[in-house]
Amino acid sequence: MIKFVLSGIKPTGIPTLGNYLGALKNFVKLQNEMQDYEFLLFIADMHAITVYQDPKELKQNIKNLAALYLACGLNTDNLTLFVQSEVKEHVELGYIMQSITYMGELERMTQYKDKKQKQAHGISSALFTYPSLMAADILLYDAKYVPVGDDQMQHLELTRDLANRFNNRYGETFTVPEPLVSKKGSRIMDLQDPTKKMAKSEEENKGCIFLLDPPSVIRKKIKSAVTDSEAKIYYDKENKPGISNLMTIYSSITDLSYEEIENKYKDKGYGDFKKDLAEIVVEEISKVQKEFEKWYDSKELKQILYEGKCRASMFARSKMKKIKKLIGIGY
Ligand code: ATP
Ligand code: LTN
Repeated sequence: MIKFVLSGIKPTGIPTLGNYLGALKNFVKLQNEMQDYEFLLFIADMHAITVYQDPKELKQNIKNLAALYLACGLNTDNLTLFVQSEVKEHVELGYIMQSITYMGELERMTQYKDKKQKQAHGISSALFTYPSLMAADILLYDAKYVPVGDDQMQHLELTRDLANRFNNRYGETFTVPEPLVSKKGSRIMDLQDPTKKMAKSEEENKGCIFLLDPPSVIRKKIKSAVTDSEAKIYYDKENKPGISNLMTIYSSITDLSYEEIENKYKDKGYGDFKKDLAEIVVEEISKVQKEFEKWYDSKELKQILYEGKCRASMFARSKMKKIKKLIGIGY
């Protein structure tokens, strides 16, 4: 039996430093540590359209995200990379998952509540049922582990509940998945408002570093990141959210502990710290950007996505057959 680690990212914009540290970089690290697992990673385009996307931009974002996945250094040997909408069983199982999800469960989801608050008009029913589709993405492959940022924990809990509910009603069918959240970097905050998560679909983007930002823009965004007036560098998330967030970014990239960073900058001010951090981030992202240029528009990328779709479909098709039989649908 093949064991799977699975995760997805929505093509709702250019991925951010938050997506990188909370998800992409973690995928690469886990791939090195878990060599007997196959990694199923996908572009969650069906999730993206739960909020309106301009079709041309969406196509572009899908292309960018595909190349960025590989540019981050994933090993293609034990990787299946695919586009969610190209494996139709996701939506099919998504609907079945909706049929066992309670309204109250969906109403409690904070991601839904946040997005609803921001949008005010025309909230789609798919945005509401989004967690059922996410559960389907995971359960379709019996994924054992799901590496995600901190914001997805609630969706993962629901996925576990739905797996157990289905297993109780219809008999042992799904593996109950476990989340894998990186210790650091699982919640990078906005540089202008460190009480809010850095997110790629934010309209106001001065506080958001995108993986395709040029170095000059990255330096500028870090330089103007909001801090406090104490001018002392130490980690205190409650009282110093700005500097603490910058320290998290520093620490996730360099692997230095907060204590080591505090010692290093004991006699220095925010200016020096930010200057060093900017160079660290620029160096890290430049590596990704160089690789991105190689993958984008390459024949290899097209081939990887084609093979990914075929391989994922093969697993999905056979699982769906069993599921339908258990439920009693079809002739
Ligand atoms: P959107 O703005 O469209 O809601 P998003 O930027 O929040 O998108 P997703 O595509 O939903 O990103 O998430 C992809 C992965 O990145 C998920 O595993 C998610 O938990 C993680 N992630 C997203 N934002 C952050 C962040 N600020 N810090 C750490 N991880 C993050
Ligand atoms: N909902 C996730 C993206 C996502 C996902 C998944 C992550 C869709 N399906 C399955 C892990 C596993 C998000 O908003 N970040």
